[in-house]
Amino acid sequence: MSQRTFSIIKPDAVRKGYTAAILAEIEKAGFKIIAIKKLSISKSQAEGFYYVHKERPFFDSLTSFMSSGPIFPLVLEKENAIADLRKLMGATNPANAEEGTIRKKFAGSIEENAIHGSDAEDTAKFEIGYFFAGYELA
Ligand code: RTP
Ligand code: MG
Repeated sequence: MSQRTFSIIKPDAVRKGYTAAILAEIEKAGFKIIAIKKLSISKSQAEGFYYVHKERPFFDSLTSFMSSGPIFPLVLEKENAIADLRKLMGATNPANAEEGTIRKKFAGSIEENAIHGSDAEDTAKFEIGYFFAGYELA
């Protein structure tokens, strides 16, 4: 059954001009782009998005990074979308990411790692709703 997930092309990848190349990888892997937009978020919007990490030592740095420039939030659809996107992204730290993954190709560091992907159905739902209204998800 087809499933939706949420992704972000992060500020590092947008700055380096990798947006189109990452979208091409996503489409080549069989994902349908349901919604896409470009915007910049404030530090407090980034904190709200990543609130599950608020106790982590990297929270301040992560939320500064995510609010440092434009991003592309995405809603993607395919069978098994959540797990398949995580596989396509590769490990959080690009040094550990498998050959052929987006983070292996485009990420610079464990923090500036090019792409976000939801890790479960409930987080996908929360994250889609954080960036998109229902009428944008036709
Ligand atoms: P994401 O949520 O962005 O898809 O990434 P992920 O599941 O692979 O990694 P997660 O543990 O959820 O961490 C969220 C983001 O925080 C940054 N991070 N920095 N400095 C560090 O040790 C560190 N660890 C994580 C990364 O940008 C990571 O994607
Ligand atoms: Mg995560």
